[in-house]
This record gives sequence, structure tokens and C-alpha cells, in this order.
Amino acid sequence: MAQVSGELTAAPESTTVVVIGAGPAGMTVANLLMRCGIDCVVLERRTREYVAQRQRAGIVETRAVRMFDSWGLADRVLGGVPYDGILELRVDGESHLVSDSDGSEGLPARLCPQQILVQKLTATFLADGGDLRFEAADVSLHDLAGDRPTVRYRTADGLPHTITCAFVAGCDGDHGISRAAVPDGVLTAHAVDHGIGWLTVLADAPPPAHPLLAVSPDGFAAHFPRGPHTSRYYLQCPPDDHPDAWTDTRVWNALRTRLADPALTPGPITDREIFRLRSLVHDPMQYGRLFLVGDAAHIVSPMGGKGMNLALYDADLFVRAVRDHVRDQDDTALRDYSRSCLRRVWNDQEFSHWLTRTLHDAGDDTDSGSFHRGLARARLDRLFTSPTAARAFAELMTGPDLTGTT
Ligand code: RFL
Repeated sequence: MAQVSGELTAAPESTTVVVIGAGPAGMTVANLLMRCGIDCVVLERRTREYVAQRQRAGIVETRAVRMFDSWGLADRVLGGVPYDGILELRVDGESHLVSDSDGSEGLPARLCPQQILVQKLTATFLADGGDLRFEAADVSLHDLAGDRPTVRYRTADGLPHTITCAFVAGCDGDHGISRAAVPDGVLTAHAVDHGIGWLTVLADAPPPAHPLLAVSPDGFAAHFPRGPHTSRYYLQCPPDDHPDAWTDTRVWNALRTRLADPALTPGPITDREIFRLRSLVHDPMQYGRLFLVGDAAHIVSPMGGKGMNLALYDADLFVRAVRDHVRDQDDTALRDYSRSCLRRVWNDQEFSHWLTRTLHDAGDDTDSGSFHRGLARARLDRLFTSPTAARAFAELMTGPDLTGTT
């Protein structure tokens, strides 16, 4: 403890990497650094309980499962059950099963809800002696363009802390402080608002046999497993709609109609919100010694389930690059970090955008018009009849291997 300008402050600290944010990106970075024997401090502004309960993604895709496996972590950090790779696309009540598996050897994707992954990553890091500090307030970044950046924050009881480091991993999502610390004019934001809203509902209701995406003249709907007795549902709605306008009765009636399933079993709704579908890429994903990882750098429309999985992929690339720097004094991968990540990001953005447009335009054509409806229906027809189109779809869902092809 020391006194600076009359104020009590903790003794200055030093580490190799300060990780901002304990979501999927931050906790993956932290665990992988630990596997490399590289020290880090994780700062998270929320409580452990809050972070552990945040429910979003539901599938850890094949390439991410294999990434954790390559680090010897798959058994410890992945919960849920293996995913058989079958996705149901229901168009005007007609069911089509498409494969989400590219047929490659190795571990399959997992039905592992995001909060389970985060809980397990957190428990693994702490069990291995990791330094994770919850309720870190007023985090701020300094000297990012120099050799030793500084990170300042306050503990819950107000005590100021200062940590110097070699690198900062900005894993604090779209509304964090990391990206905001980059001077104006350094990053370019490429953004699109799809003009579409989704009501998302979490309910204690039986999950579907397969993840289900449905096209109907009343709009898009989806039904995903989120545990043995839990489901997440999506209903297309105007982006400025209000969740209170969606009573339980209206939700279940709309789902029965759009999913063409009059016998759909309802259950208590535990969460209900509306969000706009948007996509966003920041380029580059780096400034000086700050590296943006996951949602801090890019937002993917949830269609196609890519957002969390991209965060895991960024984390893997970042840690490999830091390892090369620390172990071999080789900065090639650090210099290439942004370019390498952005190849994958744009690839997944393209797939997600294609699927978003196809499954919305093919149904309610009020906004898109009948011509775009015809195009979207043709794409679905091709997917259901052409083995080549089906294989390309499976590869995009799995996540194509873009390594070694630059
Ligand atoms: P997160 O999960 O937002 O975690 C950021 C963490 O940083 C903390 N933080 C701070 N900590 C310290 N100081 C500050 N100033 C801080 N500011 C923020 C936050 O408290 C938090 O703990 O970002 P991360 O780690 O990059 O992970 C990204 C994923 O969460 C996101 O991409 C996915 O949830 C997106 N997503 C989906 N992705 C998939 O792969 N498949 C899906 O099926 C899927 N479904 C979804 C989704 C996102 C959704 N929302 C958010 C619209 C469904 C929904 C409804």
C-alpha cells in the first residue's frame, strides 16, 4: 500500500498480459496463456455470479472444439453434449434436415451453452492458480503505443490499482473501454443494420430434436436447445418493437404458427428481450500493444452462430502470437494478428449475412419485396437439392480451415 497525492493506493504491479473482460474471449485468452506459462491478470467489471449466468450462444462449433482439444483443454472447459450436426430448416411447415458436419475426422461440435463454457473456463483458470479480479471499476488504459502500457482500475472498495504490462487483451465486448481507448482515426468501422428485430425468449420448455430455423409468411422463427429442459426461441419482429407487447400467449401462438407446430409445448418464460440484427467489423483489431479480441472488435448477426466462436478463434491466434514473442522473440504473428483474424471474421460475416437475408427474405416479403423473396427461395431450393450446395453450407457452418492459405 502507498500514498499518491494523499490518496491510498495499492502497490504497483507488473505482468505480461492484462486481459480486460471475463467473457468467452477473455477467459479463453487467460486459460491459453496459462497453458503457455505466461502470466496475466484478468479484470472484469461485473461479479462472478453475473458473468456466469449470461446466456447467449448455444453451440461451440467444430473448429473451436478442436482448438480447445489442441491445447489439452477440451475435457475441462466444454460442457453439454456432442452435437450430431443436424440442423432442421422448416419452410412453410415442410421439414428439411441439413448437415452441419463437413465429414472431417476429429471431435464434433458441442451443444454447450455460452454460460456453461464461461463457468468452466473460469473454474479451470482459478483452479490452476489464475489471477482473476471481479468488480474491477473504472478500468482505463494508458501508454498503449509505448513498450509498457499501464492499466488502472479500482477495487469494489475504491482502492486504486496500477498494473504495467507488455500487452493488453481487449476482451470487453462491444461496449467496453478497450476499443474506446484507441485514438480517433486509427480504426475504421464497417457496419450494417439489417433493419430486422428479433424477440428472443428463454423458456423452461422441451428443446427440439435438432436446432430449428423456420421460414413462414408471418416471419422468421427459431427454436434452439439450451439444456435438457431449456429452449431459446427467436421471433422476427419490427426492430423498434417492445418486449411488453409480446405476452406469453402471443409468443406461444406466434411460435406455433411460424414453426408450423400446433402441438408445441410451452413453458415458463424466464427471459424476453428484443434486439436489432446488426453486423460490425473494426479494422485493424490492434493499436500499439492493445489487441482487440472477440466482440470488442466485431459483432456478427446471431444467424449462423458465429459471434462467440469467432471470439474463441481470435483468442487462440492472440495467445499463439504472444507465445511466439515471449518464447522465440518472434513478432511475426503479432504483426499479422489483425490481418489473420479479419480473414476469418469477413468469411463468417459473409456466411451470416447470406443466411440472415435468405431466411428473412424467403418468408415475410413486406420489406424485401417479392423479387428478393424469389431469390431467397431459389437459394433454399438449391441447398435442399444440390449435394454441392449442401457441402458448401456444411463447410461454412463448421468453419472452413483458412490456416496456411495466406
Ligand atoms: P462478451 O461476452 O460481451 O464479454 C465481455 C466481458 O467484458 C466485461 N466488460 C468489462 N470488464 C472490465 N472493464 C470494463 N470496462 C468492461 N466492459 C465490459 C463484460 O462484463 C463481459 O464479461 O464478449 P466476448 O467475450 O467477446 O464474447 C462474445 C460473445 O458473447 C458473443 O459474440 C456471442 O454471445 C454472440 N452470440 C452468439 N454467438 C454464437 O457463436 N452463437 C450463437 O448462437 C449466438 N447467439 C449471440 C447469440 C449474441 C446475442 N446477443 C448479445 C444479441 C444470441 C444473442 C441474443
